Amino acid sequence: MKRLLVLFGSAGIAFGIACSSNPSGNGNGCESTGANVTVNALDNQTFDKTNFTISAGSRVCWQNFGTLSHTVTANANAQDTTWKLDAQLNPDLIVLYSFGKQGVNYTYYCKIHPGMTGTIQVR
Ligand SMILES: [Cu+2]
Repeated sequence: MKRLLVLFGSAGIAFGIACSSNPSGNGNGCESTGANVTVNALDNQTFDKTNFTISAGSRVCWQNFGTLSHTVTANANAQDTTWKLDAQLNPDLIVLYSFGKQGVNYTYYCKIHPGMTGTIQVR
């Protein structure tokens, strides 16, 4: 039984949907979400993409096919105070977020491994 946690954020409104599902084949992970960018949280305690640029409205999906638990946790952002994502990214979970505010650099980290950090530039 795979567990799926999806967090959607849009225009500063974030809400979570937790559900159980039993996807088959390559329906697992971010692939089936249609996200614009997928970030893998790796067992070597890094995100596989640490700094990238997206256009406003793009959706980023984090996935974890490893064995360690992680989080996707927002750093406070003066340009967008609604950036408060704090989501568990345990093995087999995904986190999905839609970035709506152009011109903002969003940074985040993993609370469990604070050396895991990432930056998303919305242009
Ligand atoms: Cu971590």
